[in-house]
Amino acid sequence: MASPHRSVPVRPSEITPEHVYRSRREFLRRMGIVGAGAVLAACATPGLGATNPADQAASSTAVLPTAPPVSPTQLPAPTPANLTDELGDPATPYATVTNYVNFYEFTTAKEGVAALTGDFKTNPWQVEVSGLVHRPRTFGLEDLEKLFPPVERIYRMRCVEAWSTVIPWLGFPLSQLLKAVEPTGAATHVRFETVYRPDEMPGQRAAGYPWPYQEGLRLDEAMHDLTILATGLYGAPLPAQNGAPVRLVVPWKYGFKSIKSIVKIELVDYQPATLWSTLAPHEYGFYANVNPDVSHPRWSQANERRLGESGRRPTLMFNGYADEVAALYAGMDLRANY
Ligand SMILES: Nc1nc2c(c(=O)[nH]1)N[C@H]1C(S)=C(S)[C@@H](COP(=O)(O)O)O[C@H]1N2
Ligand SMILES: [Mo]
Repeated sequence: MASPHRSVPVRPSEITPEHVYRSRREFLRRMGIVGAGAVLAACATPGLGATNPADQAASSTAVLPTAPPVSPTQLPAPTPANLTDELGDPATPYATVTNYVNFYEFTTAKEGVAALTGDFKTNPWQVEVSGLVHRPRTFGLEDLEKLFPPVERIYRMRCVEAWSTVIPWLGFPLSQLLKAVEPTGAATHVRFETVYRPDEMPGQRAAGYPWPYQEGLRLDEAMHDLTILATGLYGAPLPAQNGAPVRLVVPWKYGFKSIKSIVKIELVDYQPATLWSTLAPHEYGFYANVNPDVSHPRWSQANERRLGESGRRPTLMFNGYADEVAALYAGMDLRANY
């Protein structure tokens, strides 16, 4: 399948919803059986915990009924060996992507998140899409998979804290969902909200954060083909710690825009408040476009640490997606609109 974007390789693995569904359980099993050695070897990342993915696979498999047999040749590759982004940089190992995360609803300790997700129930799940639309609708996760077949997108993820990864997502363009609900002519922005379940998310019981997490995009940013709702990574369903069962991915913006575990999408006619701009407006703006020339007040954004690499690498304008997205900001002062 040809990608509409130069920078976004779509692997010819023909990932159909049925394939994704069936390969879920098999994937986890394979991670346990054949994946552990390769992934652990690849996870010689200084400073990162070497949680054994086989342990995760074992616990995940335990709650699932027996899987139908799936030919190994149908499966997405469980290891990143042959996966690269369009710049030639390898996908970050699965173990790193799933263990070094930001998900403050659980804890601010990146490598502690996964262990705290045991009570988090991501099935069943519903996403309410409402506001300035002609056809408001609440989608079950199954509806999303049926209506919007997942494709693979290998994107760079650049955290505002100046570390980065390369992640093979499974997802679909947000534009498809927005078209389905038919925004009215009055809609200018899209507002997103994470689930609020303090009983299941221990970080939401901590004071100091205006839960639920919320985020927003301009409507044209939301309609851009690079903007996806992701339901998986590495060919498997999203692990809880990466924002299961459905999260936003906006690859040219700092990672905090890519809100996890979404339950509400609202079309509005104002620039929505966001959790981070509410907490620290001078540090985290609404736009949050990756920009090496605009420093965070407390650190430079000129370079970054790619997880798994030694040393630092230069940060790219719009995280390397300038050809695709710069036109969205033509004539705009990117320093004022940080
Ligand atoms: N609901 C919610 N979404 C969130 C966050 C969070 O704490 N809560 N962290 C953000 C930040 S700061 C980053 S860098 C990315 C990280 O995504 P990853 O952990 O899957 O790599 O998720 C973003 N989405
Ligand atoms: Mo981040």
